Amino acid sequence: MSTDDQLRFPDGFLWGAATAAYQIEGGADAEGKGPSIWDTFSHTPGKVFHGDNGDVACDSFHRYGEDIALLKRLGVGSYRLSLSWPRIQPTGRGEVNAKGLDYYNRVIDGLVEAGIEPSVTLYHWDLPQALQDAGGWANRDIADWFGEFAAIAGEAFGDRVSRWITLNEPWVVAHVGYRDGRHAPGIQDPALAVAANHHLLLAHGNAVSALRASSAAPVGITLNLTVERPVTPEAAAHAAVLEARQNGVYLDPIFHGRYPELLDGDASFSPAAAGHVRDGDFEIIGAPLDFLGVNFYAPHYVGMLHADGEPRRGETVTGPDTVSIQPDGLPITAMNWLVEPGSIRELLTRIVAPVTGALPVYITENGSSWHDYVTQDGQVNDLERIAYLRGHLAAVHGAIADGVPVKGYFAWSLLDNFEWAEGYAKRFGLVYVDFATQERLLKRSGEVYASIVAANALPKA
Ligand code: GBH
Repeated sequence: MSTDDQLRFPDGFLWGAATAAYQIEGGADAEGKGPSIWDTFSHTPGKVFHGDNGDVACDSFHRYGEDIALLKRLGVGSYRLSLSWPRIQPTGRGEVNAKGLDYYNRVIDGLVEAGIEPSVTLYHWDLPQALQDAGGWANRDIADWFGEFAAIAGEAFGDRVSRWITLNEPWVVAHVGYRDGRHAPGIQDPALAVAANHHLLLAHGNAVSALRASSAAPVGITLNLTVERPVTPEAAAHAAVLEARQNGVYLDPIFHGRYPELLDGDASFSPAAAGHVRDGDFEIIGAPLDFLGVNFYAPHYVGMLHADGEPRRGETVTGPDTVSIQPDGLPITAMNWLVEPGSIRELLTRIVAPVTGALPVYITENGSSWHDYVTQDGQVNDLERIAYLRGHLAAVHGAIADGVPVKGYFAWSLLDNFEWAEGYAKRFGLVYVDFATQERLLKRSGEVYASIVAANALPKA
């Protein structure tokens, strides 16, 4: 195929696939692991769809060898995995569980042997339950506890890890865990959520210095940034507030040493307004990074409520005068998330690059959930996932053409896995998992991804 027929990615572009510890490992109390808030939450009736839990998940605690073989089949250059904090420190403080370190040593050594770079996230939501009992992310002391955990991880694995990600999506941790309560620890308290926001950032900053002291690998953080699309001019101001509440409260402190001015005076969304900022905090939070990780799934459309107070078809009321909108004509995934590839290009050019400039950016997650099924001849022909993947890769390529230094892309996810409050009902994998037998089956999207990775290019049609 001539180069005119493909979108070529820059030489050295890093292709990867991602997972997270609680979503795949299982081994919930194996070999000295302590309980996490997700063990507690998933075993609390009514919290997770179908009463599912991560006790076994994809059993990667035992089957990591198969996972590495699948990564080899995809041909990816890197695997993004996360560490279970309570597997390494059962109570989150002090004593280290050597068997927990052994597990990650086996995984990391297996990856290195296979020529796959380990990209390691320190925290992807499975807080040690003992730390939650001490207040969790709402307790400022957690910044020190997390710094100590980062030092342990840096010393143990820093010689073989290729890049570190301190936190995965702190917005979800604070907002969904402490404000909505849809995720562990299941709290609904705006004051605790805004405290968590600030303490997550302090913890991140402490982890950056701890990792610098023990490892030469690049360090970043992964944020889930929102693209808010106002459908009328009046809704533009509301969209800007929503972006400040999700993007600004992380991007501004990390890159500009302050919280968003737009939220000044709003103590339920701005940690500054809530009085959490102490002298020196922004120096810790603003520790220089080597890259920014960006997770992206779907844009969000917003409008103003009609004068009669009645939401129209496709509108959900979100405030006294605002609505969230599902516009006509866009595909929608099994998660009810919109499919609009151009929004990832808008995110990178309009929101990310103006803040990060020349700093490398990695897409650390992007993917979609569909109602996959195995056909009689034993295949998963997931055409929607392929369309989503191609569309988003073309848009990422467009952002690179616009000048955004995107250095890599990690597909979410390597495997169908425990999709948090949705349990096993929602599948995101390039690999299908039969949870009754733990059999893994490469989906058609996995084959397509392997061919894109091998070509370092996306066929145009
Ligand atoms: C990620 O979070 C997680 O890091 C990962 O563990 C998880 O499995 C994966 O995504 C899939 O869920 O309702 O249309 O406005 C994603 C967090 C936050 C994604 C809010 C979409 C809203 C979309 N997300 N969000 S919409």
